[in-house]
Amino acid sequence: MSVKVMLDNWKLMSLIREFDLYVKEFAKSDDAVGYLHTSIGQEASSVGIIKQLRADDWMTSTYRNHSHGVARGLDVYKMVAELLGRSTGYCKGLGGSMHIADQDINFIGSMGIVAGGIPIATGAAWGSKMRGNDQIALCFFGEGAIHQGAFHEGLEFAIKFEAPVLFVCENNLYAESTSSKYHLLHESTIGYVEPFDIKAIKVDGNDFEAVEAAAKECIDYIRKNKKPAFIESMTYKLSGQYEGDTETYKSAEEVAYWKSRDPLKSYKSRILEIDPSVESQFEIFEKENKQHIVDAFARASKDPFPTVEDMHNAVYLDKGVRA
Ligand SMILES: Cc1ncc(C[n+]2csc(CCOP(=O)(O)OP(=O)(O)O)c2C)c(N)n1
Ligand SMILES: [Mg+2]
Repeated sequence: MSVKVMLDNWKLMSLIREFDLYVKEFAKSDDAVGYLHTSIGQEASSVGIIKQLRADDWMTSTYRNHSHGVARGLDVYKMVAELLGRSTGYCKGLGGSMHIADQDINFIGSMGIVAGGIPIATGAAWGSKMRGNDQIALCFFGEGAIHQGAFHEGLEFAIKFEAPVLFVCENNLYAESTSSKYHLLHESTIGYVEPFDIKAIKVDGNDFEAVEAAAKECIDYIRKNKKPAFIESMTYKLSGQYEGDTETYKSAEEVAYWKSRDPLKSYKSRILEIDPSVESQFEIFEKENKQHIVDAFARASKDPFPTVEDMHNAVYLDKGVRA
């Protein structure tokens, strides 16, 4: 891996971080509408996996979707406009932060419903297989989604009918305020897929290179064998469940431990180990990214809100149906 590519990866992770840091502050303002979920600390998992996709592959995300959207190359300004409920947003301002989607690049949905994206991605993968092409589908979900019927439906269907889908469980140790130690039947979510014939890898989701290697291995396997695979990406959200969460269920020691494993810091150290001469780059990237986000918010906040007419048009195909 060249240092140039590694720096690109870091820059993308930093863009996600700056996006979410801005959102964290913005959430405290009166302009914030709806729930806002950030992924601070989970950036290596998002970028390490999504970067291995091909441009025409499908993917679904969850309500914790800013990281996935930015990593997939969505337009930050249009994401922000959606978050602000403006008509220039990805869903014309009718979906909000949790429902960002871009059909043009096969980012086919972010789901507010836990595990909701799993059968949708499985269907997209199955569709590719029926059409005889080699596109694959990726779906992200949290470890809380493991308990949903939709996870088991999607998984079983993909295994039985050999749908080329990559299931990625981002295990960030909590489902809302409930610890995974308490709610998981197995020590790891891999335990849930072990009884099936499916390739599965557990990876340190804060180690960019480990995530990248696991994703490459699984995606190559899926494309070649036309079969699904499963990754458990072990990570931690340094932010709360949603913005405004008081996070009283986390201990100070636990948070300090995971801060010391911040993926941006460790990947930066790794890059500097290889090439110490690029030290000054990181601050420049951070500054550029911060500005990019500030500009996106400034521009989008001047945009119009959707009208009632826009809402009707999004629901009904023919205006006449409204009568
Ligand atoms: C079907 C359904 N049940 C409950 C909720 C409420 N809810 C929102 S997030 C969440 C926790 C999910 O945790 P996890 O899957 O671990 O993802 P994380 O938020 O940690 O990324 C719950 C229960 C929901 N959105 N959908
Ligand atoms: Mg979780």
